[in-house]
Amino acid sequence: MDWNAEPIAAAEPLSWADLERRLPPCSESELQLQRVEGPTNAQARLRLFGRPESEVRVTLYRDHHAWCPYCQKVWLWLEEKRIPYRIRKVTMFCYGEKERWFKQLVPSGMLPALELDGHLITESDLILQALEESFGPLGEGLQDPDVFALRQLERRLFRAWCQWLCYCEGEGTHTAPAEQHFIRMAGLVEEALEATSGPFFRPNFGTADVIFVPYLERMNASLAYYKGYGLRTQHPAIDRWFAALEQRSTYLGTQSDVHTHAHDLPPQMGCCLASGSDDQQRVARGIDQGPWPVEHPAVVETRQAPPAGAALEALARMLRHRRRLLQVNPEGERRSQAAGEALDQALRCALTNLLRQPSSPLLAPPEGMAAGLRYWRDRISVPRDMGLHAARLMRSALESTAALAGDQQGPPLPVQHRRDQNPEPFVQAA
Ligand SMILES: N[C@@H](CCC(=O)N[C@@H](CS)C(=O)NCC(=O)O)C(=O)O
Repeated sequence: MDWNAEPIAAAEPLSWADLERRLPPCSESELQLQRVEGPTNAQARLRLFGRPESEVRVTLYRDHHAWCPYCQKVWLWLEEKRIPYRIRKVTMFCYGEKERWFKQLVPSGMLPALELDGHLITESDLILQALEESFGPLGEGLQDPDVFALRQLERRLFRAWCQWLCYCEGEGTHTAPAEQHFIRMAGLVEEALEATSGPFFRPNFGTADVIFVPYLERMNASLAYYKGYGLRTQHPAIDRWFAALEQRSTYLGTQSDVHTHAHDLPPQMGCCLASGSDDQQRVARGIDQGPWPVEHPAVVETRQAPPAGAALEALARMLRHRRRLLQVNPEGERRSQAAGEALDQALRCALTNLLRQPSSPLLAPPEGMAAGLRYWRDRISVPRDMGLHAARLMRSALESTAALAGDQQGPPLPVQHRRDQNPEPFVQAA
């Protein structure tokens, strides 16, 4: 598929049909094949790695949101080992109603769960253990003494992060012990990384790296947003490790971004406390309102250059769900038919602006549509909706279009739950 778009200069927002025509032609069955056999992606329901479907022995139950850290661990392991598997997606409590069929299978509702040859297993480490027994370890296995020591270090770092993120509010000396303790633990992680000749925790990429991925990614995001602390800037060995991960298409398919983590963590963690310093507030404002990528040393979310097809990826994902996107937005047809039509036009303006030549002027949306555009800007979820670079471009197009209509913000993102991100309407549409 050719994902290189010719930038356009348009005086009017493109129609939905014209926007569709900008995408490379791709039938539904080609799209399905891409999901099943192409690079790691959050949309697939089946992954075969060139094997026949009759060889599938594994079903992974993971969240619709592609956010759960323990699911990411198992997901990445299966992708790295290229084990054929099915995926069944489940709603996490904070996004909406847990599916009844899943509660019958796993009464606690906890994710991930995995079926291997018909046996159900819960708890991510037990799942990895069972997968290792059936398919062999990924590099050195969970019980290898070096990997075991690294797993313990990961838990110590995790506890230090929770202590700083969730119990230490405000600038000042009383937060210093938690911050210092975290920095000491991150220093130990750096020493472990520096003990090998390459960028990974062991001489070759393996289990230990997979174990560290979910929370180092969430630490990097949340400490930037809530504390103004740059994990990747302050700890170069951790940055090198992330940069090496970003060379792997498996990791790129599961990778989230700072905005998504910053706003999905509070309901999961109970709360995340901001330090409130000027610098922290500046970083948080940049992550929320752009411009993206955020120019601040605390915010390093990738070392990868944007891929050529990122704008078309964003367009394809928005077009696929455009009817539901318009329906769930409180600034549109829920208000009145006229507001619905104006919001439709505003979204087409933003999508046309997404594709425009840098030199051509931005198209302005109808009056009063700033909050509606920012509603979507704030709710792009990575990697569920699109990849990190596509999301940056889409947020930028929504924000620059909204800015022409005023500075009204959408409703603030809730911190106790994320039912505003309930996957149900989108699942029904699919
Ligand atoms: N110790 C478990 C922890 C799993 C866990 O905490 N899962 C959370 C999501 S991150 C969950 O399923 N919570 C229920 C929900 O949010 O619906 C494991 O390693 O698998």
